[in-house]
Amino acid sequence: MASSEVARQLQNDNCRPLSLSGHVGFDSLPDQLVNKSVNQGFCFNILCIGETGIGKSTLIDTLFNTSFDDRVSTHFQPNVRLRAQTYELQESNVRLKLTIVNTVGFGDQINKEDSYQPIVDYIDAQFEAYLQEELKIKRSLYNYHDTRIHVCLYFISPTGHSLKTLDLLTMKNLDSKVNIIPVIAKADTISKTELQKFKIKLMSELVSNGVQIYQFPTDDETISKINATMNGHLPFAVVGSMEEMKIGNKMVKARQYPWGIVQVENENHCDFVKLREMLICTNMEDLREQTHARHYELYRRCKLEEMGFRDTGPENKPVRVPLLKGYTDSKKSISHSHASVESLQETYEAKRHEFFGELQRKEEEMRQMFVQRVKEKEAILKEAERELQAKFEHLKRLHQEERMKLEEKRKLLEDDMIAFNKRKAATELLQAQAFASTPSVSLKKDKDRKKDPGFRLELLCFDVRDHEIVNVQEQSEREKLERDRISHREFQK
Ligand SMILES: Nc1nc2c(ncn2[C@@H]2O[C@H](COP(=O)(O)OP(=O)(O)OP(=O)(O)O)[C@@H](O)[C@H]2O)c(=O)[nH]1
Ligand SMILES: [Mg+2]
Repeated sequence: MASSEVARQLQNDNCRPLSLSGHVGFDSLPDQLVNKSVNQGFCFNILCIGETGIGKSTLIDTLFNTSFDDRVSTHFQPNVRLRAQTYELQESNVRLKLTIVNTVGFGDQINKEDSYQPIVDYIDAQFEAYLQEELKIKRSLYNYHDTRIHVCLYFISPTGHSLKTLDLLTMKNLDSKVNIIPVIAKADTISKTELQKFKIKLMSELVSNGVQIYQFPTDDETISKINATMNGHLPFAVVGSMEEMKIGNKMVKARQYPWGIVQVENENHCDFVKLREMLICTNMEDLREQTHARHYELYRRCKLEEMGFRDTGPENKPVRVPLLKGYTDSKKSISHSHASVESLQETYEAKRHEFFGELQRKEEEMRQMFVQRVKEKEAILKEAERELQAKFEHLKRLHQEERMKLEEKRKLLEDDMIAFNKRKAATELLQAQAFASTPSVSLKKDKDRKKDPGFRLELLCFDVRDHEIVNVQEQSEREKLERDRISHREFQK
């Protein structure tokens, strides 16, 4: 801001500019700030998005001149997973807590439709954690390990064609949440002319699809020129390597091929140096600031609005609430900042009431539902009991009928048995009487008689009839007849 503009602003704020007559010492404020920041240390979080094996780890190692020993990922992940690792680095007396978040399995699934979702969720989760810390009554943001993503290095395959749908979709879903710096990975695998065309094509595709990538800021005079130039070089075409080779009398990072050597830090070979300059040396603080002031602010606003908080009431007036008793009497009006704080309190109270009301309503609803369910269950049980009782009665009746039938049968059988026994006794008596009244015949005659087939048949019939319990009278008649026949035969003889 120009000094004349500052003076005008001060006058507008009813503030009179004065000049000091001697040295006071507050010109050391920036130094105090620097000292404080140095003591506190810094944190920076990088998210690397790119297909498996595209060169993410190698580039990060090359950027920070350190071997982070990141594990190699497999191509067979069922879905995209995010892996974060934090490192403590120190350069001179400046400490940096660096978190590198890697997308594991990105682009390896057959259906890549939702590949960006775990990344969006991860970024939001870091914002949410920060917001929760901010909303605490006792906050400790000073010691808080801020895990919000400050920059996303998006690795594009050096195909020379165009952006993949996955790349477009992912960047589109992330551009309002994180500062995206696209890079063309393994730029040594694409020719110089192809690379230029590829860069132009990528940028036009990003623009036509409305993808907002991070632009290096140009509002600070000291860096505006370089940043503006660098914005024209996006996306950076990078090469990574931790291998060192002697070129001339200098050891340089390079990749060696049968046809020559690609030097990582040679600006004629790739844009690695540009990326390192822009990302680490010039704009690291801006990336941190943008994350807080733009992306986090947007998340916070949406989240608080979603929760029902508002800065303005109906008719677009700032929300004001009665001040605490005692405090109100001494102050007639409240400043806007107070108003928003108290609007928060008011909204909180309103939300609390709403929440308890809702809770009670739900509780009552659940109780009613429970009673209803119990009633229904009871009715079902009663019905089942009735059915069971009817079944039991029916079976009981059947059983009784069966028993009565059997009883009748038993009685009949007993009667039959008594009649049989009686008949048997009578037959035996008649037989005995018949034998007693029959004249004795010689054995010889008996034998002769038995030889007669007619006689034997008669005897057999007699036996069978005897067995079948013939009528006693019939039997005696038959015996009489027999006797007559025998006597007739004997007479003939
Ligand atoms: N040609 C070329 N190869 C590279 C470049 N950077 C890395 N590589 C090679 O690519 C392979 C994979 O590199 P990594 O850095 O492990 O890739 P990554 O993306 O971290 O892999 P994952 O973490 O397993 O997904 C290694 O063989 C590297 O040597 C590069 O700029 N150019
Ligand atoms: Mg890796």
